Amino acid sequence: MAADAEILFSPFTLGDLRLPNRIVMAPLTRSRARKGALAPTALNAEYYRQRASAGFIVSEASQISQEGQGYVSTPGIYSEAQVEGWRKVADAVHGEGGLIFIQLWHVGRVSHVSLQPSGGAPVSSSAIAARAETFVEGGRAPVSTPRALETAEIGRVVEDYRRAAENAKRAGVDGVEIHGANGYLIDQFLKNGVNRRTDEYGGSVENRLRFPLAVVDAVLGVWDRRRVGMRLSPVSPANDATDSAPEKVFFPLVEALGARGLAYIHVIEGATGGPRDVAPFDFLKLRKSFSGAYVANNAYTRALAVEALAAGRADLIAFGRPFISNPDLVERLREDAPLNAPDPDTFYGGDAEGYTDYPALSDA
Ligand code: 8OZ
Repeated sequence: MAADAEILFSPFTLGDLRLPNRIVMAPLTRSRARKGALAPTALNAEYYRQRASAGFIVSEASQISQEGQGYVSTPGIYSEAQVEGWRKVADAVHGEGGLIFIQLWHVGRVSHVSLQPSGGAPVSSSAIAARAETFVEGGRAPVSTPRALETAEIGRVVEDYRRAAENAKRAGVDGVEIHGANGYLIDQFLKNGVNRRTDEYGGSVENRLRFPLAVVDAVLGVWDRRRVGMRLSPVSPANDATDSAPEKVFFPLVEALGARGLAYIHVIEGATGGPRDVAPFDFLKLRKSFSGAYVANNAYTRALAVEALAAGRADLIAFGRPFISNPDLVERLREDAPLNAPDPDTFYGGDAEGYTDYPALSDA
């Protein structure tokens, strides 16, 4: 191992948790929950168990309610069967000495009527359809036009987050990550390209932060702040969510998260999945304006990760696609061994193929 790469394998204290290395498994939608119940299965538990050598795992995004679902076969965290399924995942990861946070997700307008309660319209900050696609039973489909949440309804959505946070706790995971990125509901409130509300949840920065911070505060009513993180994508145009001046909303947001003592922010630097340089944004300044840990994400390689850690631009690096195809990514990075290439055809849906059958070095 090159001496300078050692930093990737140095321990880190995240909140009250001792992580064995700086390598985070990023949340990855794999769409393999049990049909009907949308609960994690034994196969899902095996997939996470195989990847338990990560410093910590962030689970695939998990909807907090049926309304929060936007893609077929993604797991939820709102029913008892789902809590039971997540408990099996948590036990499997803990059995290997690993740590796992559940990512709490509401897709907002990135959904389709066929996935919604009673076939109704998805909800969002405003009634503006995203130029985006989703996966429904049978294949791809354009997302449906949403309706704007009524002011009086927002408390109910916040309560759905709170209950999901409680469910995550009952499932025995180590913490929760609030999904505030990639154009889903929280991002739909943050970004002014989507949020056109005229009530206290839209307009000024203070107003656009109101729903996201209400969600954070509800989660903090359940979880110790040292076990809560939030994922953000300030400049990513993912799912058609953009802002005319992202620094004006994301700096105050991150300062508010720091004031609340959140364990970490998990930042997608650039456009989700690349490119990294999609728009100017001072991510180092964002890191410095937050008092907790900074998890950097977006197409990091081993060399870029080492460089970012060594330069103090991040505390932890989240890897996505490399974790799909390398269950032993930590060992491979340690040895600087070749990586298995991921197969995009098996990213979403299906069975063990392209999921739990990628070989570890020790299988050779
Ligand atoms: C890929 C496919 C479906 C959902 C995200 C939860 O982008 C997702 C997602 C990614 O955050």
